[in-house]
Amino acid sequence: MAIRVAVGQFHELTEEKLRFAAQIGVKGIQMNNPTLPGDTRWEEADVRALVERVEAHGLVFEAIENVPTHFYHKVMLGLPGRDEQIENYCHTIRAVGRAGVPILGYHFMPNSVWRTEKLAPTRGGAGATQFDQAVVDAASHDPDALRRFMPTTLGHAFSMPVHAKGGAVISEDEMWSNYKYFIDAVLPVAEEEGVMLALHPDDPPTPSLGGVARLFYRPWGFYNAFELAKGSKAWGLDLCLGCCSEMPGGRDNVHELIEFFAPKGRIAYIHFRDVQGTVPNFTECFIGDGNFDPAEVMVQLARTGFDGFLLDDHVPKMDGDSDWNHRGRSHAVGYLQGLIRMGEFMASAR
Ligand SMILES: [Mn+2]
Repeated sequence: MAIRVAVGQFHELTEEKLRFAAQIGVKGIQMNNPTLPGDTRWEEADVRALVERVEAHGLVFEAIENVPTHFYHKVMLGLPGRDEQIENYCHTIRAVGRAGVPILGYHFMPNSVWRTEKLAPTRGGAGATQFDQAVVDAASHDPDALRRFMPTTLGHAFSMPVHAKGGAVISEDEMWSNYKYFIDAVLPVAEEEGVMLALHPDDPPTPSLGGVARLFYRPWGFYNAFELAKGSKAWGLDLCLGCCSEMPGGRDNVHELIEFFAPKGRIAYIHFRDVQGTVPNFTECFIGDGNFDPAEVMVQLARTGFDGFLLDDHVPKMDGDSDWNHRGRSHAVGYLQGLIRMGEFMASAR
C-alpha cells in the first residue's frame, strides 16, 4: 500500500472521531489503548466490534497501539508473575490478529512518558509539552514530586517504580534481559497470527528515569533489539520521529533509522511529529518548526520503500482546542496530506 495518513491516539471510538476522519480525508483509524473489557487481557469479540464499526464507516482499522501498562508491567520489570502476564499478552495478540488488526504497538517503558511542562509556549502561544532534565534532577530526592511528571492516567493499577536518587535501581542489563524474555515468548505467537508488534522508542529518550533504566533512548537500542528478534517477521517499529529527534543528534537519528529499517520493511508505521532541542531539554512543536525537515523525511520514506501509515501522534494545543486537539491535529494531517500529494505528483511528472 502507498504511504497514507491515519487519525488516532484516542481510547474511545466515537461517531465524532469517525466523522472527523472522513471529513479530513483520511481512510485509516488507529487506536491507542482502547477502552475494552478485561483487567488482564482482551477478547477477540471486543476488538472485532471496534473493527466492524470502523469498516461500517468505509474506513480501515490500521493498528492498535498499547495495551494497558498493568497488562505487562511485571514483564517489563522482571517481577514474579511475568509468565502469567505473558500468557495473557499472547491471548491479546491472538484476539487482535483474529479480529483483523495487523499491527499491535507497544513500548518498553514501565515508567511511561515523562514531561515537566504540559503547555509550554510554542508558535503563536500554542501550548506544547516540554521535558527538562534539570527540573527532574531538582526533584530527584522526592518520589512524589517525580510522579507529577508522569501521565495522570497511570499509577492507579499498580505501584509504579519511582526511586529517589540513591534508591533501588533497575539496570539496563536487567531491562535488556526482560525485553529478550518478552520477545522470545511473544514473537512466535504474533508471527503465527500475522500480527506485527511495533516497538515505540523511549520518551523522553534518557538512559534512566526514576531509577529504572531505559533501552530505546539511542539508535543502538533498535539495532540490538532487531538482532535479538532473530529475523522474526513479527518484529517491527512504530518509529516515532519525535522521540528519535529528541535523542542527542536530533535529525540525524531520524534519517539514520529510516535508512536502516525502511528498506527491510521493519517500520510498521510512523509517528510524524517533531521537537525543538534534544535531551536534556526539548519542547514539542508544530511540524515544520522542529529539528528535521518534513519534506526531506517524506522524500526519504518514499525512496526507502516505506509503505505504512503516518500518524500525527501528539500536536500543540491551539487556542480553543479540544482535549484531543482537533485544531492542532487538523494542521498536522493537512500538512502530511500535502507532502504526500506533492510526492505523488513529482513521481508522475518524472
Ligand atoms: Mn510517539
